[in-house]
Amino acid sequence: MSSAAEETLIVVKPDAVKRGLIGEVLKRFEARGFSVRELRMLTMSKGQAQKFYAVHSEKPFFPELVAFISSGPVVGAVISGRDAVATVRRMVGATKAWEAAAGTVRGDLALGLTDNVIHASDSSDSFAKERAAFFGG
Ligand code: 3AN
Repeated sequence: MSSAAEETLIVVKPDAVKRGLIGEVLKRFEARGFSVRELRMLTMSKGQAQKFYAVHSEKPFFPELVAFISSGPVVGAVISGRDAVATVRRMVGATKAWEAAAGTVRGDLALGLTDNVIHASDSSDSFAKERAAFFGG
């Protein structure tokens, strides 16, 4: 394992779980060479979702975001490997899924914005907070 190994969190969102895409999403990170370190399916409470998305609490779309992420089961995975935060974000693709490049998770599997299949931490600091919110600190 490279000395640059780090961890990040991905969450397979309710739209993707409903569509039967858990395996398809996780497979891509494993195929790239990342390891799954923790894995859990759960349905977030409103409170847990608010904590998870705390960084967006002032955004106009916050209520929509919280309602959506808590609308059904999600699967969270801690992903470990070389330069995981940035590399996983590149594999996830653009937030507006209709603009995401082909070959990315969103570019291949999504067309939505709120319903864009996957969340991935945008920094190691976000990872620490989101992991605590998801798995319990
Ligand atoms: P990403 O998931 O690509 O990191 P962020 O962190 O900017 O994107 O936004 C978090 C989530 O909030 C997105 N995944 C998306 O579901 C939702 N979101 C972002 N921008 C908007 C928006 N303008 N309207 C509705 N939902 C949004």
